[in-house]
Amino acid sequence: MFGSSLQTRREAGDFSALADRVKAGNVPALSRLITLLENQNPSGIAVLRLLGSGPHHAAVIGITGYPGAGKSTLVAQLVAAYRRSGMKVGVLAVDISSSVTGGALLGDRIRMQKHTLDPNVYIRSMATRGHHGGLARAAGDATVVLGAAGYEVILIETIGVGQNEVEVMDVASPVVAVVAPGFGDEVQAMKAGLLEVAPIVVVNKGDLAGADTTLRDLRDWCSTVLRTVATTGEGIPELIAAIAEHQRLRDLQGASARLIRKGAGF
Ligand SMILES: Nc1nc2c(ncn2[C@@H]2O[C@H](COP(=O)(O)OP(=O)(O)OP(=O)(O)O)[C@@H](O)[C@H]2O)c(=O)[nH]1
Ligand SMILES: [Mg+2]
Repeated sequence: MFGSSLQTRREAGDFSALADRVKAGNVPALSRLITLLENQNPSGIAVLRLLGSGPHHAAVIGITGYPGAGKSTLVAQLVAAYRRSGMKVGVLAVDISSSVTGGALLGDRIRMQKHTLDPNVYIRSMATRGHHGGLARAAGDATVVLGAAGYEVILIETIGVGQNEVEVMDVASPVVAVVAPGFGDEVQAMKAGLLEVAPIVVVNKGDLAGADTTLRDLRDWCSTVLRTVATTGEGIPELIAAIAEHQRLRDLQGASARLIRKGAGF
């Protein structure tokens, strides 16, 4: 009896020590916690609860699209841009080792390489967990952990093909759908699926033939369609501005909804 309460107390102490290290921005501590949460470890969940109480203001931005559209190259450019404005940036690359592109993980590492030495950039890949919704939950939990650790922008890259990946995007706002020119069938499929969850569409590889046609095609469908060349950085300032504008409108809508609720006495 006495022993078990001592153990409980010791565990509680361990939990709060881990939570404190995460809040102090300790990278090994937050990595450990994210791993615990990926495995749905009860200790991890207990620590997450300790973090959940404080306000976190991290912006969570989703980057989704078909394999090879240039998502990681785009993410690397966004990381650079947010770092230039002094923000601490987290990147969650979800299920990037797609069966379609094979060695994508290695490619992603190379594209992100220059950022891995920056102590204000945290990059982590998260793999698909077997059960339904598990990956989305783990990614959502990871954004809470990173927010508590002081990351101001969290970019989540995912391949927008399966239901699992689309669910991951529930935790992001806005979601940016990335498409490359000349993928006619994929653009049609995106219209049916991805574009519903993505208020911003990027036609990346804007340097390739066919970009204009794809842009025109998508502009009939979605109000914010931008052209980027992720390999050179062209169009990135415009994308950053579109993301900021979306966040501003969303926050305004949230604030007015709260006012209406207050006025109605809810
Ligand atoms: N020409 C051109 N090539 C690009 C551009 N952006 C990315 N690429 C190239 O496209 C290839 C795929 O880029 P990634 O950034 O790995 O694409 P991804 O969407 O992250 O790929 P997955 O993670 O496998 O789905 C790489 O060889 C990039 O160098 C661009 O704007 N123009
Ligand atoms: Mg990638």
